[in-house]
Amino acid sequence: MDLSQLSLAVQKGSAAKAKQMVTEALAEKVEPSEILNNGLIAAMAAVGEKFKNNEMYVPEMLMAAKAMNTCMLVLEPVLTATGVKPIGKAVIGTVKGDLHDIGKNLVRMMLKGAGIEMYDLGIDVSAEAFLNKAKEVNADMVCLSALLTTTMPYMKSVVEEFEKAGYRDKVVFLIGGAPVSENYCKSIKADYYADDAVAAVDVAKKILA
Ligand code: B1M
Repeated sequence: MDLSQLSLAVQKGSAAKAKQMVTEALAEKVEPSEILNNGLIAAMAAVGEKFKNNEMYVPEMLMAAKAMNTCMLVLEPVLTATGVKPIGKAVIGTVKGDLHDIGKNLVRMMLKGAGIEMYDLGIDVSAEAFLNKAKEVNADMVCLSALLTTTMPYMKSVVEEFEKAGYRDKVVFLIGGAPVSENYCKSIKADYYADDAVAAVDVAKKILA
């Protein structure tokens, strides 16, 4: 399977074609991580580049994202397959003002696959909603995603909301997303930063093991 063709189908927003290609690749025993990295994530990187260069606009970017999410639904059962007993509970969401969910969904799937019970609050999530859900399910970990330099500062508001509520020491904060860094994580007094979904699993296993 030529994964560059899959990448092109996603970039063009051809959801049905891309979905079929993922199904075929899995049937051909192509590694899910290869499908993800060389087909799907590569497509989003190309879309981002084209958007930056004004070769693509928001509606096309949205179509590509929909195609990507359709493909991820096919990959989800493979990525989340786990026979292990849950090792902990985590709440995850993309912070307020931010509508990007592909990376967050990927992190959720991989953490679920690692045996963590996941509660996904979706996109545009307020600090209050994170706190309420963490309390409700007695979460061990709160996972924050942000893709915009303008929404990243809201992560600090979430940590502060937990501090104000006297709940900060009950959870561990794991944060990530393209503009986020280790230094930023330290600066807002979150606990861990992960560069990608695989690193998020490594961190989570270390914390919850
Ligand atoms: Co937007 N967008 N977007 N976008 N978009 C970016 C992020 C951008 C970099 C594009 C660019 O300019 N090159 C740019 C941000 C610039 C900046 O802030 N510096 C941008 C912009 C500007 C915007 C709008 C403002 C555009 C506009 O309206 N003029 C707008 C904002 C809307 C909003 O959120 N309020 C907007 C809108 C959109 C769409 C809705 C059209 C769509 C999102 C649809 C969706 O998600 N359902 C979209 C898309 C698709 C992108 C790009 C092209 C792709 C993002 C993506 O899914 N990547 C993106 C360019 C890019 O990233 N190259 C771009 C693939 C995904 C697997 O990677 O999300 O980085 P990522 O996740 C990774 C890691 O970051 C990490 O692990 C993941 C997996 O490895 N990670 C975590 C993520 N969360 C984590 C959490 C963790 C740990 C790791 O722990 C909890």
